[in-house]
Amino acid sequence: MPADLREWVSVLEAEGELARVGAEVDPHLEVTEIVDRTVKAGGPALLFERPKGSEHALLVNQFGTERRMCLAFGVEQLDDVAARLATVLEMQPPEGLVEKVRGLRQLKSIADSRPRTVRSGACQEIVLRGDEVDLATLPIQTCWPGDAAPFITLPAVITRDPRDGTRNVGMYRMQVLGPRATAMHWQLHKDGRADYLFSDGRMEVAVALGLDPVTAYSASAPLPKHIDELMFAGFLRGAPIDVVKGVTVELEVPAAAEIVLEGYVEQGETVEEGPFGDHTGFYTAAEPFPVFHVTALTMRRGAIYPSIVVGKPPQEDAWLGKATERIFLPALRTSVPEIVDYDLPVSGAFHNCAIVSIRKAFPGHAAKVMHAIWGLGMLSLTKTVIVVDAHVDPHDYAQVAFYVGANVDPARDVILTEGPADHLDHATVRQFLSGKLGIDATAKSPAEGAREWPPEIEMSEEIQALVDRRWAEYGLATDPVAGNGAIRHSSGRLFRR
Ligand SMILES: Cc1cc2nc3c(=O)[nH]c(=O)nc-3n(C[C@H](O)[C@H](O)[C@H](O)COP(=O)(O)O)c2cc1C
Ligand SMILES: [Mn+2]
Repeated sequence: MPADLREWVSVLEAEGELARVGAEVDPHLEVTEIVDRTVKAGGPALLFERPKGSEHALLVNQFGTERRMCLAFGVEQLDDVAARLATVLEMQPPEGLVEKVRGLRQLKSIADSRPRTVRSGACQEIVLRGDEVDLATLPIQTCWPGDAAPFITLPAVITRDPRDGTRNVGMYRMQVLGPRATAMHWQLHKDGRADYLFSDGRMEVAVALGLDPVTAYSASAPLPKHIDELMFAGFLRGAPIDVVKGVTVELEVPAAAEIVLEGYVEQGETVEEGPFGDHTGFYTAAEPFPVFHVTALTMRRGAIYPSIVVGKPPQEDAWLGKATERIFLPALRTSVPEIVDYDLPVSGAFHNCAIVSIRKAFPGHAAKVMHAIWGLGMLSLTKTVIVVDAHVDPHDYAQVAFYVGANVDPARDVILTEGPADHLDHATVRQFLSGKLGIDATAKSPAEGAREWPPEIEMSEEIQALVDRRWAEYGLATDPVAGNGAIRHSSGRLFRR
């Protein structure tokens, strides 16, 4: 796995996953339009070498495809990352020597995940303090025409809980307010905001920009408050993250970061933040958020500035979200083991909809799982939960729609309740509160008020095997180029869905 952003850029380039753009391009809107088209085409990461008005290259769309996300984690598929986590989450008391040794190795992998403090870091090759700092020297994007200002969009914001000192790292957009100030968009349910609320007076904040992809991802991961995202990143990478003390703050920052902003927020000092075109697909209205004052900007020589464009889905952040969906499945199963799989549709901006498949074992089981989802971490913000049986693939939306149509009596199988809403949801009657819709699309038993449930239509395995064997004889050979499901008749004509 790449150790820092530069190594990651090299990996992307070696894998044919990076395009360098040498032409001068304006970070004001123009970059967004290019990125939007590139993301939607499944295109490469983009390194803008001459963003207008800045000496720094601008990297965007580093996470924009499943393949790049897998490259970032050094896996074949994202479920492999989940499997690593599962071995730790599902640890049982070991029996026998072999298991004990394996258990110790697993415990060691957790112990080795803790960040390692080093005395100096590349992120401090250049140090600017006080008046020397000017955020306008960075190629910070104004993403959409209605945005209030340029926004830093891919930061890892580091704070410590004033009560017990535990570290938090989160990704929160930062609206540029001037050469040395930004807003800090800590939404209602987030750990960074909790640290801020527990502080009295001044709280130190550090912002790391330009990290190895696993650490950058970890800043977006919905971990419980007491878990340090840098430790999580170390666990996922299998090597600790090196951190170095800031030059004007006590906080430690990733030593290999391209750019670090150090500074503080002051209790009670807020500014109208927004509007900003966000991942909901709409502009979020202006609201008060804390002001972040920058006391130092440190960086590597030739620092690369990282960015991401969010907007109407699908955008690059779809893959950060999908990574979370996959990586957190084992954690979800530790609380709700009957869950087989789940899908958070990208088009649902992640909090609007969850589709969950379960091993149903008793009447009301689907409702139990819905309420579990509405009670779990950030999943509690989910507006609509659809529950299907174990044999249904929650990632196949046509299949899901089939069962929602076929298995549901809306008078019996729909739950309407209430709960917390995503901070940015514009559709709810009251901000932060919303209705919750549960749709039970599982097969129903008589105990649930069902009449006799008819069997589903399936061909017998014997006939399926027979047709497999005889397929060539029918002259309908599957087309090797057109791929699965396409049929080429012996006349040469190609049929596909
Ligand atoms: C590209 C991107 C931008 C994000 N912007 C914000 C934001 O502006 N405010 C916010 O509260 N969460 C934002 N998030 C979500 C948080 O990063 C996510 O909820 C994370 O878990 C927060 O960390 P925390 O749980 O330690 O607070 C963003 C996520 C991504 C991927
Ligand atoms: Mn956190």
